[in-house]
Formats: sequence, structure tokens, C-alpha cells
Amino acid sequence: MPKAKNGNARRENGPANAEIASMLREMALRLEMQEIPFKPQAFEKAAHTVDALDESLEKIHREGGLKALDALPAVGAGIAKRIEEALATGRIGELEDMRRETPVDIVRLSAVEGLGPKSIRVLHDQLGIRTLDDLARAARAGAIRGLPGFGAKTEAKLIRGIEFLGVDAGRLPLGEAFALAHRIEINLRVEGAVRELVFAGSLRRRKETIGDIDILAVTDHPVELVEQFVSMPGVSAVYARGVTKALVRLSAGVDADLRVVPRESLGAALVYFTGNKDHTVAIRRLALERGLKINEYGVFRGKSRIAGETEESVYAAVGLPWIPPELREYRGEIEAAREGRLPRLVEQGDLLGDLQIQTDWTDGADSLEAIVEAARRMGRKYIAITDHTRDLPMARGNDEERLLLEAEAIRALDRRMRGIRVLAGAELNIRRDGSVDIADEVLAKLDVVGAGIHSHFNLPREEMTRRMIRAMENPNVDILFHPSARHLGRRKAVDFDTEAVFAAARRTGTVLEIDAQPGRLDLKDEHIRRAVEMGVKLVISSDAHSAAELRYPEIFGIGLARRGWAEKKDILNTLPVEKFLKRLKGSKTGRRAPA
Ligand code: DGT
Ligand code: CA
Ligand code: CA
Ligand code: ZN
Repeated sequence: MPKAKNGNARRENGPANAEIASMLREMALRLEMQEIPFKPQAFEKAAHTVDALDESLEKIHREGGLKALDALPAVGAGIAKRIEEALATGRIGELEDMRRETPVDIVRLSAVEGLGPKSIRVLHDQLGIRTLDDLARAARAGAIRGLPGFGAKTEAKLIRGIEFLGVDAGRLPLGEAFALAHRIEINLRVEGAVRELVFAGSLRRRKETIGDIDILAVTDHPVELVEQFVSMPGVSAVYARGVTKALVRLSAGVDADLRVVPRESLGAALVYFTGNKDHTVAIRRLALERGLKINEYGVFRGKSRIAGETEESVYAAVGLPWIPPELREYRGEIEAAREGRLPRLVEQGDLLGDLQIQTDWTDGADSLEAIVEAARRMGRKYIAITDHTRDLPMARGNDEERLLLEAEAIRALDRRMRGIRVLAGAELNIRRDGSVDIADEVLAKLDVVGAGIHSHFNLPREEMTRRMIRAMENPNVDILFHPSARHLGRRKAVDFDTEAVFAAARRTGTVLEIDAQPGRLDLKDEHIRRAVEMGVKLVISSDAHSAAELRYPEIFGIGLARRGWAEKKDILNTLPVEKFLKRLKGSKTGRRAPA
């Protein structure tokens, strides 16, 4: 096997290999969980082989068929067949069956030090543990120590192991919390007892993970509302209930906190319960300086209430303009408010375009026509279709020929459409060395080119930084997609020098993406803020793989951008299409569509 480990060797193996390797690894874990002898080791070894390949499995298979796969070291006929299946369909049927049979998150669970597949099976069968969160909860509740083969010591070790993983087991990604909140809202509004219902806390601040869901309600029927809340579907335990408040556990693994507040206190309660704590403590300090008292019921001078019905009134009482919730992290927003230099944050409704969308030409679920029609109906003025390219055969990535075919289809559709401009684009793969997987002369024919990291996530910081900068130096790469390549709860951000990368974005005129997929949220808030400070331009895009996901920019992207202090002028897809295209570095002659 050619195992050129020196960095200069040209490497073609992309994520396809990595994805197949992880499927094989999961097969190994699951076979081990079933206590099947020998096979797990075979799959594990094959996974190793795949990881170390210098060529893509797709290419090996294309050139040499099943025989060439079989000829790989440690890959026998059975495993070769499964690799072939994965290449053709993106999945291994047997693996899917095993996942259905025992629906445990075996990959993340087995990452916990001291926890192997056989123990995972016991934990699943005895306690119904499926996820890392389940495990953390059971261990902390002392539910594990009684199981056969486990003791208090093992339990303590598991807790340490979970903590070491750095996964905050108690927190929910924003996207999941949002979906839950939406269901709660529907349940609470159904009877009509609610006059006002608002989410407060970290959810309102749009933080990327949520500890618990805080809800404020105004109602004339508090008792009924509390009753409705504790008995809604999805409540697994009621921790506390009173006349005006209740705290429940949801089976999704997070708590929800309801408080009924008087109408005239809603603003004060919102300020108090939106937080964050440091922000509200600072507001209270300002009140004290003015001889005022502030709490969740209002702002008081002596016994008289001088403000509290609206948030504006509360901020005004301490001499400040209203501060948007996304800024309330005690990161300089109070000084900025006092000095009249709060940013004029980008808003819902500002976005005219969407610059990253996949269709069923590659791994999207919907056809080009369906996606474009959905985007038009939701009011987008322009969208770029950016299907995957060659190095992602698992996603049926386009080679040059197919990419140009798709671009033709896009242009034909664009000519037929009214009210929306459809741009021909691509989502390229940034290779290990910073080159991209589509030839320049083809890229020059597209309207918008994005490139992202989909492989080699673990390069050392300097190499990663060089790689990203080189990709941005490509005159045809307009946008760096999901710059840190993180996948929340699954893959951490790649290690890169943000200062150097943002400076290069500025210098080369490369736009950075705020990817609004709830599993990505990439760039993240602090990075957006720094990029904005450095004068880098951004776009907020959906990274949609289906029509329903086209809403992600409004649901998640805008909030994220606002947490990064981004204004409308920082976000290029608030511009009309012609102006937008002019701001792309690639918008040179020859880039526009030949009629
Ligand atoms: P989370 O739930 O961990 O994602 O974060 P938050 O910010 O939602 O925090 P949470 O749910 O504990 O409390 C909601 C808000 O209530 C918090 O942002 C500020 C306010 N709050 C809670 N406890 C205190 C407190 O002890 N003092 C003050 N000033 N405010 C508090
Ligand atoms: Ca909370
Ligand atoms: Ca709370
Ligand atoms: Zn991508």
C-alpha cells in the first residue's frame, strides 16, 4: 500500500474514505456489542487501511472494481462488498439494520474512557441508555453502580470520562431546544388561556447551547396554564409546581421553566430572566447608582414603581437604550449602549439571497426546480445552487463535466423563472494542501464559488491555517463555507489561527460564511465579531439540503450574526443581486452567464 506520509505527496483521499472508515469502525463496535468473535477486529483493521489510503476508494473502485478493493491490505471479500455498497448507496444496509435493532449512540458512548461495547449493551438493556446525556444522567443519579459488573468506582470513573470528553452533557444544541420550545408554545397556546408567551434565558439570547428553557407567560388563568404546562406531552417529571410557576423535565433531556408574570411586570421579568446574569447584575448596579431598585417586578424609587411594563422602560430607567437580547452577554454591550455606539444589528427581513444550497444533483433531497420554487415563494430574490464536487463521492459530488451540465440546467431554469435570480455555483472541497477539487477554467464559468473543509480535520494549527489561506488566495473561491468545519456534538472545530485567516479573507476579498445549519452554526459568535471588527465581509446562508431548510438563515443565522455584533453592511447577501455579485472577488469579466 502506498503510504506516503510526507506532506508533499499528492493525496486524493477525501471524506469519502473517512466516512467509510467510520462506518466500518461502527460496524466493528456493533459486532463487538453482539459478542461476535473475530469479525470486529477485521472491520477495525479494514477501517485503519482505509484511513491510511492515499487514493480515494471511489477511484480505486472506479479503476479496478471490486477486485481492487479486495486487494487492499486487511480488506477481505466480505468487507470489500460492503465498501462497494457504501460507495454506491452512501450506506451499509447491515449497519442500518444493527442501528435499528439497538438504537444506541455507540460511537460517542464508546468514546468514554473505560466504556466498551459490551458494557454499553448492558446499560442499554438494563437502563435504556442510548446517548451520552442518558449516561451522564444515570451516572450522576447513582443508577449505574447497582448493575452487574459495575460498582461505585466504575460509576465515578464514567463520570470523569464523560467530563474529560468535554461534552457538556446537560446542554442541548440550540436547534433542538428551538424545536422543543416550538412544541411547548403550541401546547400552551392551544387552550387560549395565554395572553403573552415569551421565551427568555439563553434561548432568547440565541446561545448555541441551551441549559434549560425559560418561559414567561401573561395569563388571566394561571392555575389552568400551569396545569396545562405540567401535563403536556413530553414531560417526564414535574420537579416543582406552584400557582404561578412550574419546573418540569422533558423527555428530550432538558428542563423547562414556566413563570406566570403580571402584565405590568413583563418587561422587568424579561430583562431579569433573559439574562445573562452578568448583564442583569450590571444593570442593577446602574440602578443602584441612581438610587433605584430593580427586580423582576419592576424598577422602583422607594415604594413607587417607575418602570417595568416594557423592556425599553427598564433600560430607560437606568439611562440606556434598549439592548438586543443577543448582545446581553456582558461583552461590552453596556458601555456601547451608554456611549451610544450599539451596533445596528442585521435583522430578520434583511436577507435577500441565499448562497449555499444543495439539490438532488448531489446529496440534497429536493430537485433544482423544487428548491428554487420554494425559495421564490419565501421571498428570496436570489439563490446560488452550490452542489458538492468531486472529492465527495459519498454525496455524489460533481466532476467538471457534470458541474457544467448542472450549471446549464441552472441557467435554463433561471431564464424561465420570474422574481428570483438563480446563480450557478458549487461547494468545492479544500484539499489537504489548500488546493480545490475543480479546475480553474471551470470555476471561472460559475457565478458563485464556495469552498469548504470536508476532510483532514486534524491538521496542526499552522498547516491548517496555511491550507485555509491558500484556498482563499484562489481567485475563483468567493466564499469560505462553514470556516471552522465543526459539527456540534460530533466534531470539534478545526484548529486555525483566526487572526491570520480573517486577515487573509480581508486581503483576498474572500467572503466568510455564517452557515445557519443548526448542526454547524459556523462561524460562531465570537469569531463573527472579530471578523466584523477586522472588516471581513460575511454571508448568512442556509446550507439547505431540502426546501424546509431554506428557513435556517432566519431561524438560526440572523441570531448568530447578531450575537457577533454584525450589521446589515457586514452581511453581503442583504444586497440586491447585482451589487452582491460585484462584491465578489471572482466577479470579473467572463464570469457572467453567456446568454
Ligand atoms: P442556560 O439555561 O444555562 O442556557 O442559561 P440561562 O442564561 O438561560 O440561565 P438560567 O436558565 O439559569 O437563568 C435564566 C436567566 O435568569 C439568567 O440568564 C439570568 C436570570 N438568573 C438566574 N439566576 C439568577 C441569579 O441568581 N441572579 C440573577 N441576577 N439573575 C439570575
Ligand atoms: Ca435557561
Ligand atoms: Ca432556567
Ligand atoms: Zn459543506
